[in-house]
Amino acid sequence: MAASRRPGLLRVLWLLTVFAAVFSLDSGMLYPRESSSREVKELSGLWDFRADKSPSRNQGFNEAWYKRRLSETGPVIDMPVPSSYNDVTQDPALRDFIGWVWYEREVVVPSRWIMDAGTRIVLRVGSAHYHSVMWVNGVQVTVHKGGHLPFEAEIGSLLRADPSKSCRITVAVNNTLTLDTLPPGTIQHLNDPTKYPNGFFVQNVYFDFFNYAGIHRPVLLYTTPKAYVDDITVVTDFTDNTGLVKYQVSVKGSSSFTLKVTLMDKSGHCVAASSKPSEVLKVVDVMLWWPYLMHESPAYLYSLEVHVLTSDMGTTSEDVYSLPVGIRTVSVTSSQFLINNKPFYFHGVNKHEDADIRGKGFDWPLIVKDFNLLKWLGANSFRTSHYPYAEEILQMCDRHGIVVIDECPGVGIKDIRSYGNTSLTHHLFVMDELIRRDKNHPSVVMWSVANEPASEMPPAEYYFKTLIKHTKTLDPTRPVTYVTDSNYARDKGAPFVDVICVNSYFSWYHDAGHMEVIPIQLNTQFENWYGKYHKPIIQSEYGADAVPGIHSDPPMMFTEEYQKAVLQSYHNVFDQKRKQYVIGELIWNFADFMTAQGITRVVGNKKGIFSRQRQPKSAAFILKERYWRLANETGRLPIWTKYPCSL
Ligand code: BDP
Repeated sequence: MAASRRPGLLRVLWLLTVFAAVFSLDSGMLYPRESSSREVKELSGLWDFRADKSPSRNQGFNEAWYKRRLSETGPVIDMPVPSSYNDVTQDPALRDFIGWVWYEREVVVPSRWIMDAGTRIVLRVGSAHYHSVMWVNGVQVTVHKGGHLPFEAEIGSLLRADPSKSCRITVAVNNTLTLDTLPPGTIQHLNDPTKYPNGFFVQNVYFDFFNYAGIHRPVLLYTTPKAYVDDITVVTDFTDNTGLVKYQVSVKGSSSFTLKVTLMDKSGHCVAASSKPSEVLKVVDVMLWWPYLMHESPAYLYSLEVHVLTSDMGTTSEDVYSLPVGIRTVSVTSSQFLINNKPFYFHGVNKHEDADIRGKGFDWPLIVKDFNLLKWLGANSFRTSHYPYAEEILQMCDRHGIVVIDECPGVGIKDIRSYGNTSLTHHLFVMDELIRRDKNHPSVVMWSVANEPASEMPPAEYYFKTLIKHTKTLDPTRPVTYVTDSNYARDKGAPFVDVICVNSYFSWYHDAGHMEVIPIQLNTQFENWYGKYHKPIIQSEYGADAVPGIHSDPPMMFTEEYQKAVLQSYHNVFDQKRKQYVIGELIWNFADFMTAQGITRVVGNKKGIFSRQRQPKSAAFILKERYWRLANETGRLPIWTKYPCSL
């Protein structure tokens, strides 16, 4: 982990060995970017939609709805993509629907794409929840399991087989969760006719957010030449003021090609170049990537421009891909988290991808608003609780210097049957997919493999040992954690993590209403975990529900005053422990969010410091004051913060 403390030559040698690990995946998943050789066509907008409400939920497959227009199979409605489908209609059955839903859209593909057989045409879905099957003109092109990561299929040859046809894309998506999915869930059929209607069943889940479903992120068509940059892996380091950028480029579609790799600075000047597929580039007078509020000019990004040139029977073709690169190191000691060898204190939030109407659907205005709020708050970090967020969000983090703990969807692993081999194999695969997608983001400083699993169960030891070892083999440059709410003495995974992330809700789920327990219980929590494991600790969740606009003094649960007072009690303890081994505090939660209905939730979880509509509760001001104070103490503020009107 302590890569940046190795002497110069050793660092270069170490860099040469990292990321030699072999993924079980055989291709890259570079974010589709336009370039002089690549075009991108967005398929966002209205799609035809039909939920398969048949008792078996299998009518669509039995009748092969993908073979003709969806509107010819039965009634369809307009459905925006990207969006969850749950909250856009007035139909309660669709809000709570479990099973297959069908999306369809006919697309005009530019004829030059079709006519040029040397153009690869790729259909890509940013994410769809949970299990997806995709067809083009009735031919199945891919299947994907997992709700928060992209999948794609090359469809050029299919379109060229009959250029007279338009391109009809059908996607069937099923949100059913089982013991082996991530997150896990179970379907329960309730057959007592004196209590339940015929065919009644429910989806049980062990996590606290609404199981929104549908096509959540943009669907794109993009092109590349036949010989193309399939993947790039970048690992960075520095010594004195020389930056080291180890890259590895994988090219597909040709075995004889010429490469040109240049690293450009922000003003477009080349600072290093090579023609090898793998190399360590040296950058003199390096501008490091620093987190927001840790440096006057945070988030410096270089650009790695990769050109692949091929020539085939007299015709030359070129593929160009530009990858933003932030040069920084991450390391962990027994009591500190170091970025560029300087102690970093996480003062941030936990989030959800969640908003009115669109649910978990990708939405630029919401994303930009959230980043403005994070900066207003003085937050320098967040955890992607409890699943990988959209790639565009991580790109924003890279550009703004917001540090990310990147969590996989391993939330709610509570049933012992979810510790079997099938679950573990799937979990390992999801880590492959996550690291393949996010490995090059400088903002991502740690992987979280799970949230609050039943880590006291005996099989958890083998499960987490294997999972964490695998994650470290895939990426030896970042620490690995999982987030626990378990008792320190019984937690089976803690010996394998680099950082202890612990959630607690003193005076809320235990000793309700008694804030006087917080200092004692929080102090004991920290001492116990540190005493046993000698690893740095992040308070990865803490908080209290507050229904916006409800007040009481003295404070009572669910009022804004209670939420504020709970936070302040925690902060007093953090202020003692952060001088020792506590390396961060992440509030639960940034904003109110929707959950399943239940007696502890008043139209969702209200632990946000902002409402679901992103308006501040009283607690937001407490946190803002604190985070800016912490930033002043521990970091160096960017110049523009002296002029608050530019916030
Ligand atoms: C934590 C969970 C989080 C919940 C939170 C709560 O990690 O997903 O939303 O509790 O109950 O234990 O508010």
